[in-house]
Order: sequence, then structure tokens, then C-alpha cells
Amino acid sequence: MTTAVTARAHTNIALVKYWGKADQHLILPETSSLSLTLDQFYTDTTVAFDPALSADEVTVNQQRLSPAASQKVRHLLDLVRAQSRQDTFARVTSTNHVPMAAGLASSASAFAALAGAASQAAGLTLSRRDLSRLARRGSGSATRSIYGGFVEWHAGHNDATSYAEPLLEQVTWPVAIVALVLDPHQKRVSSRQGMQASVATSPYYPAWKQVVAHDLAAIKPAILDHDFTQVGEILESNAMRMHALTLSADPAFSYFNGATLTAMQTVRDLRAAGIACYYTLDAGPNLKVFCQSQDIAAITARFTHDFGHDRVIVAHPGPGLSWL
Ligand code: 2P0
Repeated sequence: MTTAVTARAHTNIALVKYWGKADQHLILPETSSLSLTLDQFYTDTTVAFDPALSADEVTVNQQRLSPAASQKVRHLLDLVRAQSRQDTFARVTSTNHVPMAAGLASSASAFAALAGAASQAAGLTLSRRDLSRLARRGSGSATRSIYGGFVEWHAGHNDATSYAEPLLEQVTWPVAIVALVLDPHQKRVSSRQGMQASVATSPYYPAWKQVVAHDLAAIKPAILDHDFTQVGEILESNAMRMHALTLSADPAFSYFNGATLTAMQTVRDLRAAGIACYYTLDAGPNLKVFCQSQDIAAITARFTHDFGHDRVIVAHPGPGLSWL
């Protein structure tokens, strides 16, 4: 079986965040989460199982990965081999169309694309729910990138019950994400380490679980109603409360830098000036600003003026996994 299969998946930005695992091995989250898949940032991955190979070969952005660097990829291939009852090694070639400087996680699109390409190359025909479960085993946020638009990842309580489902896949609502790149460098504390430290040491972790339950219940009807203000207020406070779990960990850490705080104030200034927009941010200092399409020009003008023109990237709701 040497048929090469190529799949494309887009990255997503969480509006109600996933920050903590109940099971490290199966990547079962402590809470459900909800995201928006983005059109601008995606990964194309080709997989071919080849009996001539004596080990998996993994190339990302034309760089061959060492066995250590490809460990998570090989783990996902092992799961596909087990499901398809074979032990053939694979050649994996992946290109991330996530600007290196964008500060957006590429692991969501990368593991969703890998799940799509590897399963089909192995002869499996998985449902989207099962693709989402498979992608989850590579990286939690990849669970949601199987679908386009607004997507909920149900935490579940075991491998079978932890999967994503679309809330609203065909988005006609004219909303956008303006990504503001404040530091393109690799983060110092990985999400995996950061969330583990938060679960283990933040006294606020139990409160976070209540926050997420409340925010999910409120944001879903607000999205379906296209209630921009309600969605914006929830996603901004949810992001701040997630980051409170880093500041309250022992030892404390933070993904913010000085420019992050300045940019948060810029968003508040824009709001005070009558331009509705709300920020969120993940395990890094870069802001992603949720806005309505009519305000993109004013927001990018202000960010370009304050932070530089090569710092601003505009994205819209994007599609789910596809095969090329
Ligand atoms: C999210 N993040 O919901 C949250 C918000 C970052 C902040 O999921 O350990 O790469 O592979 O499951 O998914 C980033 O962490 O972590 C993430 P693993 P992942 O999008």
C-alpha cells in the first residue's frame, strides 16, 4: 500500500479555551471548549505507507525531522497502524501555511491534516467524529480543526466520548479575526507544560471549570443569534481568566509581554472610540482580535500605525478538513 494521500486542515482560535488535561495519555481535557476555524492558516500533509521504508520519515516545511522531533507524529501513525492492522512505515510530508511569524499554533491544523491523510492512506474510512478523536491524540486543539466555522469539543470522559462537533459550520455572519503579531518567537513554556502546571498548582483551577461551563452555555446561543457584543465579551473574559491560571500557578508564569498589555489597551481604546472589537490570546503574547468585517479597515489602520504594517494579518471563518 503506497498510495499517497494529501489532506488540508485549517487552524482554529479558541473562544472558550481548553487549558488542562484530565488524561495526559489520551488527551482528554478537563473541560469542553469552543473555537472558530480560520481561513488564512492551514497545513497540507501527504502520507504514504511504503513497505520499502525501515522507519517513518517525517518532513515538515522541507526539513527532515529527527526521531525525537517527530515523536508526536509517529505516535499518531502508530494509532493508525493499529486501527488498520498493519505495521508498514510511512513517509509524511507536511507544509504549514501558517506564517511562522503569525504566532498562531500550527499544531491544530498539523494534527488534523495528519489524521485525515494517514487514516485514508492506510485504507481507513473514518467518520468526521472518529477523525476528530484521532486528531485529538496528536494535539488537543486539533480535535476541533476537523470542522469549519464554530466548533465545540465535548470533553467527554473516555476516548470514545471526547470529540468535536460543529455548532455552526457555514458561517454567513460577517466576522473576522485580526491577528496582531507582537513576538514571532517560539514560546518559552509549551501549552502542554503550561496547562499541566496550572491544573497541578493554581488554586483557581476549580473556579476555571465553572467559568468554562458558564461561558459555553452563554456563548453558543449568542453565536447562533449573531450577538456580536455578547460573544466578544465572553471570549475576552474567558481568555483573561485562562491567563489568570498561569499567573496563579506555582511557580507563576505568563505568556504576556509588555507589548501585549499595550495592545490590550489599544483594543479598549478602539472600543471607547466606538469600534466594537474584543481580544483573545493563547499560549503566547500575540493578540487575536474578534471584530465585524465593517471595522477591519479601522482596526488594521490603528494596529499598523502603533505596531508596524508587517504585524497585522486578517483571517475569516474557514472550512473543515478536506482531501486534495
Ligand atoms: C485552545 N490552547 O483551546 C488552547 C488555548 C492554547 C490556549 O489548545 O498538549 O497544542 O497538544 O493538547 O492543543 C494549545 O495546546 O496542546 C491549546 P496539547 P495544544 O486552543
